[in-house]
Formats: sequence, structure tokens, C-alpha cells
Amino acid sequence: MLIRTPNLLHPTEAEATDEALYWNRRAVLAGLVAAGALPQAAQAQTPLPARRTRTLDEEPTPFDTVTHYNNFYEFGTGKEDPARTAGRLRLRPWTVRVEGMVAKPQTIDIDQLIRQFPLEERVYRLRCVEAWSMVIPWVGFPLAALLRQVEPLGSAKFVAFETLRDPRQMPGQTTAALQWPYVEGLRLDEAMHPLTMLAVGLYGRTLPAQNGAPLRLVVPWKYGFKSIKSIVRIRLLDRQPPTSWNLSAPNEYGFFANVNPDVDHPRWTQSRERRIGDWFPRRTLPFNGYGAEVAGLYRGMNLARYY
Ligand SMILES: Nc1nc2c(c(=O)[nH]1)N[C@H]1C(S)=C(S)[C@@H](COP(=O)(O)O)O[C@H]1N2
Ligand SMILES: [Mo]
Repeated sequence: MLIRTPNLLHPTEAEATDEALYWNRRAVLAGLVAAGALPQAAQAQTPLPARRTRTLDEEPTPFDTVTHYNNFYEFGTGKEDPARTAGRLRLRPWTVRVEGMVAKPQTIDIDQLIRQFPLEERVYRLRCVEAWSMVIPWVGFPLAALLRQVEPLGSAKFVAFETLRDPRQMPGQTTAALQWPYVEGLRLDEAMHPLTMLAVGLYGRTLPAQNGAPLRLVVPWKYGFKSIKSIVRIRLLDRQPPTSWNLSAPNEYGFFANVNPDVDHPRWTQSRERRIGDWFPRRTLPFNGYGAEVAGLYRGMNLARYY
């Protein structure tokens, strides 16, 4: 029996074989779903053709790790809980309401959304506030494309995001781990930045439930908790919205949450991180390595105060 240490070592040949078996199993599952033998929630991920527009000079984290080491408190606080329990999330039908200070509020069906914008594959680093990181090939489109479509009013200055709230599908919501629903927010200029994306897939396929299916935010220069999963509502506001981790521990998690090696978390350093799969830690980069593109958004701001 293979002793699995996927978080410490690069995948071995045995693990690669495991992955082939895994995909084979997914094909069997897809057949069962087609035959109506399984609920929708257990559906296999379907291919999502996308043009690669951004790559990284770093090895992507293996699919198996990306989908079995997750933070998704709606499905438990353990890293391996979401992979086991998120299958009960019903992914269809799914709509996203975009509203607030916009000229054209809209309720959009997820499949319409996927067809509407050209899909891109972008390989980004994801840096969790807990000082680990991964490299993930996301599939999605710029959030700006969706926001432009609803025509933000001049008064709109912030964007608020909300995850589904349904304790029957999300057992973690029967606990007080956080206030529910999970909420996040960005300044409008951050939301409109070309690096900010709405992801609908990873590794060339629709998102697994545990990674935030069917639609999640990805903001690569911020700590992972800003990248809210399973979004049902997007609101444009004139005021800074509350955000889940800031509500839970305001002295530990700020609204901006820009990756910053110079501002330590009160209980641990942010100057280093461990890439999942690596043995040795590496130095954390300002803005997670995206500073050349985004530092200008914060010119003149004291980033130790606005953490
Ligand atoms: N709704 C919701 N979104 C969430 C979270 C969560 O608990 N609930 N966790 C966040 C945190 S802390 C991180 S690091 C990333 C993890 O994304 P991943 O599991 O796809 O790597 O999701 C973020 N989005
Ligand atoms: Mo995180």
C-alpha cells in the first residue's frame, strides 16, 4: 500500500498511476450520471476549452493536491474535509445575481455565463494566509468583463461578493466557525484590474465542488481568503462591505489582505511560505509576485495600517 505524503514530496510514479486510475474512475462516474444513477452533485468535471493567456515559470501543483487540500469552511475546517463532503453541493441550476449600483442589474445562469465570455487559462500562485501556497492553472474570465456588462454607476466604489447560504447543502453552516454566508469584497479598481478573475474551472475542466464550483473569485496578489467560492451574489456599493475573516478576527485579517512579507500575522511570520509539495520554505514575494502589475493601486497608502 502506498503511503501518501502528497504535501511533502513530488508525486512518485505510483501516484501518477493513481491519477490515471482516478481519471478512469471519473469516466465511469460520468457514465453513471448520464444513466441517471447518481445525483448531479457527484458529476465528473467536464472539459472547458480555454486559451492559455498566462503561465508561470513554476511547476503547477498536482491536481490531486489542489483538490484534496482545501479551505472551504462550509464543508468543514479540516483541509481534507471539503474533498469528502462538498459533493453534496448541487451545482445546477445555479444563478448569480449582479446588482446594486449598476444601470443593468442581472440574474445570470452559470451556463450562460460560461458561454458568454471567452475562457482563458491562467496559471497563478495562490498564497494562503496560513503561509502555504500552490500554483494552479485556473480557467475563467476577467471579473471586469462581467462588471462592464452591468454598467457600474459613478457612485459605485466597492464590490461585495456572497457565497451560497444553505445549511442543508453546506453542513459547516450549522456551526459557528464563521458568520454565514461567507462574504468578501474588493475596491472597484481592484475588481476591475485585469488580473482579477472569476474562475469556472481548473486543470482544463469545470471546478470541483471543493474548489468553489461553479464560480469563484481569484485575486492572485491577495491572501487566498479573498478568493471567495461558490458565489451567488455580486453587489456594487458606495461603501466598503464587511468581509468574513475581518469580521471573525479584525486584528488578524484586514480588508485589503495584500500578500505582504513585511506585515506579519500576529501569530506567525508572513515572510516565508511553504509551497505545498516542497520540503523547504521559500521567501514570500510582495503582492505574491504580482507587484509590478498591482502596486500602483496602493500608491501613497500605508500598507502596514491597511493590511
Ligand atoms: N466560501 C468560501 N470561500 C473561501 C473559503 C471558505 O472557507 N469559504 N476559504 C478561502 C481560503 S482561506 C482559501 S486559502 C481559498 C482556498 O482555495 P482552494 O481550496 O481552491 O485552494 O479559498 C477561499 N475561499
Ligand atoms: Mo487561506
